[in-house]
Amino acid sequence: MHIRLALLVALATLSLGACSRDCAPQVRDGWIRLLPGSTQSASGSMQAGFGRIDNRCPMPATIVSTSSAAYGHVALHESKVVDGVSRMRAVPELRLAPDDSAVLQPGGLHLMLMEPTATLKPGSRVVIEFMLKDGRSVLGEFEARKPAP
Ligand SMILES: [Cu+2]
Repeated sequence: MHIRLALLVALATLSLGACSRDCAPQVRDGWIRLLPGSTQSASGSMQAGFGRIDNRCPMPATIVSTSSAAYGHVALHESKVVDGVSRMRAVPELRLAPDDSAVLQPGGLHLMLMEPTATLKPGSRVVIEFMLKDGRSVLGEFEARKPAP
């Protein structure tokens, strides 16, 4: 009886330890907004990526850069309305507190996707990599969608 309990406690401790060490934010519900009425040519167009990044870890996490094989350049931006005009600025670091989420949505935080290397159609999927300050990185899958009418 006691041995079984001790084993259970040992197992629980083991998995907790592994969890906090390996825990990383997760990217979910990723999507890319295709521009209306245009085929996304491989040159000159910019697209925007949205989704959410959940940090279900006991430690904060900071995203310091982003990249993708599908784009020459990927950057985190934030849109804000200043004096009635929507402006966007680069977000060099995005800090996620423990149990916090960042929501990337039209009119707010977003991924600016520049210099596409391939033509995307609705349903196309691309992988975007998020580099963390601690040297690790997490991958997120983003699906191209037509904008809502
Ligand atoms: Cu932007």
